[in-house]
Amino acid sequence: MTDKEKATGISRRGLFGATTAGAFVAAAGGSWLSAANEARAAARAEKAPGELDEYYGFWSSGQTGELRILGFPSMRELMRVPVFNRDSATGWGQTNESLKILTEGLTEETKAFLAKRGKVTYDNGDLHHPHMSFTDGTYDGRYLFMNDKANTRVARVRCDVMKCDKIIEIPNAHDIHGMRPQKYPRTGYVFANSEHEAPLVNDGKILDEPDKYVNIFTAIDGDKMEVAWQVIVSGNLDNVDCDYQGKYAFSTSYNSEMGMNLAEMTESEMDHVVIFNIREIEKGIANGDYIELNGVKVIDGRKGKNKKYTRYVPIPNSPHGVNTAPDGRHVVVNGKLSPTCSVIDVTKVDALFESDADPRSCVVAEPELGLGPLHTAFDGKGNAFTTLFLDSQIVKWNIEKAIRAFNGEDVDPIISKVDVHYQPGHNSTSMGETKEADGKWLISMNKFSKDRFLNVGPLKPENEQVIDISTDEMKVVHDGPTFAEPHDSIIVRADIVNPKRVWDRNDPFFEDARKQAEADGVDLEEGAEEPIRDKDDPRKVRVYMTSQAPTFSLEKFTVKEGDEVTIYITNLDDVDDVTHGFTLSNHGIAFEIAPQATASVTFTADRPGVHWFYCQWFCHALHMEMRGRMLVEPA
Ligand code: CUK
Ligand code: CUA
Repeated sequence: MTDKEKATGISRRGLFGATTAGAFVAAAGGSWLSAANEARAAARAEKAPGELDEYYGFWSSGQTGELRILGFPSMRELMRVPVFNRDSATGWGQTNESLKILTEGLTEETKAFLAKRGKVTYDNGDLHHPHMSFTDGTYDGRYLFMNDKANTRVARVRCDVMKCDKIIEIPNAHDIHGMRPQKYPRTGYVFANSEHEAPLVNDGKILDEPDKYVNIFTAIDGDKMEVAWQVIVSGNLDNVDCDYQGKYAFSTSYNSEMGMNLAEMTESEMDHVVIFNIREIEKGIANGDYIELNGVKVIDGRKGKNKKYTRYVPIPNSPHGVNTAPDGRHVVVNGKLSPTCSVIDVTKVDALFESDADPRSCVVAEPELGLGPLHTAFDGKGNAFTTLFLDSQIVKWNIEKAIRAFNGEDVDPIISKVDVHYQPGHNSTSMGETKEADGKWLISMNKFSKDRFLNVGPLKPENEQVIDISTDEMKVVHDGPTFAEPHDSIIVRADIVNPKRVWDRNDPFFEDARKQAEADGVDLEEGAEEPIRDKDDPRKVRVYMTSQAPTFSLEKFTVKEGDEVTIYITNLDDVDDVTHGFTLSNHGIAFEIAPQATASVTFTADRPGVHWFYCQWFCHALHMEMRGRMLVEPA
């Protein structure tokens, strides 16, 4: 070594040694080739102006509380559908139509609790898991279902108009996390996991006695949006998926310990998956083997209680995601603190319930994949793609090879790995949670973006990466920032989703408005010349207006200070995309009226004076002139 080499710590041999030089050449050649491949793949993901995507992406938004619709693979954001949140643009949480949906499914206890705070509903939500209704193992384009971890609710969005039409609070449960619709024969049930432990009757009589806490698994009737039944379990519940036979649901539990702090929750090496036997639970309910609590039939499926209903399969260590493969047979449980995924064979599950078989006998593979496996997606060709949170990678592996390796054969199930940026949580493949998985695309939903975008301050976006999985070598073809904080997504073939272009005038969404108009002798599509005072309660006034670009049917209306005013607006425009809005200035009121819709809002006119209302959705060259006055006479 020369003196200079000693000083810098770099030796010529180190820099130019045979191995290193070889690696440089290989890297250069490899990256040149893969650059060309990546360019081709990126070109497939990108859409030219006016070109439509092949898929709809339905995205959660976590703590933002809305559902997002994307075009995929271009990742163009198409729409935000408010669900658990409030929304300034559409008036979600202000209009009578949305308030009905946001309030009617709350329990009486919650309504009373909120009333004490002067509220009728919660303002926030934490929407993790959006999933479409199934018929015969694939998406049917009817509904999207989604959870609210923050306030223990499940919501449904109608795919024909892409609006939320039902939200229910789940009684007895605490903080709904994992949620999946039944795949077969149809949805059917929506399965929902309660993540956080609490006393079954949580009225304050039991407080710091964790040994008396339980968790609850819920089956919701997705057609009626009512709780069908619940099961008390041992341990907590994290994520859930179900089989393609309509027989079982599978929930992960990271806190089988029922610990109350981190050390306790992560103590044991093995946690478990709970398998729910749907038919046996239905029989148990029919035979009266339940307690009724807050109007719900609750079955006891705790460990060592009734083995007809549940089985607990030991899984290492704090498992998180659970995903059923499109082969209809294998269920992948993601180890999180264990570098493994455990593969359950559903054909071996019958034996757990019929005989007293070892619960682990349904585990047919447990490949070691890397650090922090959280979620797995599939290509429909026998391969699985697992996010490695700690390694910041996606690993592609073969299920059949993993089974052979588990049986002692000397095969490596891992096909390839790709770096993602950074720390992936969920991933989804095109049609990957259905039997029609097509193996074309994967989205990696990364929790950190760090240096991938211009710095926007201490709060940074997440990063989502589109990956071409049509070949064994996975290629990242797109980076895209997202605001807080998508967890899960589904990628649905565009032909499955066929929303309407304008509202149907008979839509149940504005049924209440129609009924009230009828009672007042008003045709919603005509409007009324004057405000109509309620016969029984003269403080109540109803204003019926129509909108047609660029005018409202009323240029002014007069009410009295202290009146409770309800304004109904029916948008007569039936042209694609001619949405109007109604903003009542200095009243905090604004909402959207899409073509052929009716929307309404109720408020107290307690500001005497002249107040302008205007249309806030740009609709016409004379959009600015689309306005009118509310005259409030002093009391
Ligand atoms: S959970 Cu977010 S990364 Cu709520 Cu589906 Cu796994
Ligand atoms: Cu109507 Cu702008």
